[in-house]
Amino acid sequence: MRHILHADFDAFYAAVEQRDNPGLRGKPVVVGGSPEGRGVVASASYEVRRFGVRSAMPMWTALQRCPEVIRVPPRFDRYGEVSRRVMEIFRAITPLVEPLSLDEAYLDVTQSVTPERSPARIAVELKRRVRSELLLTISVGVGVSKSVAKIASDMDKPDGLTVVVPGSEREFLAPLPIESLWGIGPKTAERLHSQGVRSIGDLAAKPEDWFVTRFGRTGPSVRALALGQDDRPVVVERERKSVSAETTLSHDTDDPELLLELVSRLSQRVGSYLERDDIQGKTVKV
Ligand code: DCP
Ligand code: MG
Ligand code: MG
Repeated sequence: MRHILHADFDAFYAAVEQRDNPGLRGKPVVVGGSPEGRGVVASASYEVRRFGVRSAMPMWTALQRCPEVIRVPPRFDRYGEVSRRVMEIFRAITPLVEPLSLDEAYLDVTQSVTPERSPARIAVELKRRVRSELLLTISVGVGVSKSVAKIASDMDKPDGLTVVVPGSEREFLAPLPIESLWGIGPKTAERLHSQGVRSIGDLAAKPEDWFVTRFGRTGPSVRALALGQDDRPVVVERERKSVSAETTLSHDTDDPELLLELVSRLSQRVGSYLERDDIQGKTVKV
């Protein structure tokens, strides 16, 4: 049996800005581009979430929902630096750390567990270290699998700690909405809702062949996740699968000349990344 922690910063970009600028603490802060430039909210402080402001929302919608919102432009270098430091703290607990993004990672702590040091104890230590060394809060989920640990870390945000006791996975998952499961996006969720399947428990109650009919090849793995079964290991080094570049225009356009120019500029950027790392690709997507 494995013991896995999933740790994720609370309101990452916004929290870093609030930490670095005490004037922003306790205030409705969003990090993102300007409303005039069609910016979107990258991160919303918990104070502004009460107004219904969320990540990926257009900045002007955020302004409408909370006129007193304070917008801060992103400082990606700063977030990268904080991310490197938190990963170091994670690696001081266990070498088995798999970062998922700048602000979150899986930790396999199986080897660190002793009768005196339970996985929950390790999670408490981890939260304490991040708080004292970085002055930031993380939420942590503890479970025997990646999928359960990740869902658990989201249950009690901010500054949360949710422990799923081994053997209680099905019980833990049953009341949760199907959208919490990896691989169930908004479209699939809507389709399943119309068939009366809303909770993971509803899903888990379906027979094996139902999954194959609904999901095809991925049916068995969706079923396994719904039943709380997931034996994917924590992978320290992941092979990079793609290289990309992107941009956002200030106005919608279908001008072929402009688009061609853009594709050319972005592909040059991708080309320079490939050259820098001396790697090649075999599939190109626009
Ligand atoms: N991010 C982004 N655009 C999104 C989602 C996220 O730029 N649509 C960036 C900003 C976030 C960071 O990634 O701060 C981490 O993403 P999370 O989903 O973990 O969101 P937060 O950490 O902001 O909030 P939460 O407390 O819900 O984890
Ligand atoms: Mg986060
Ligand atoms: Mg995250």
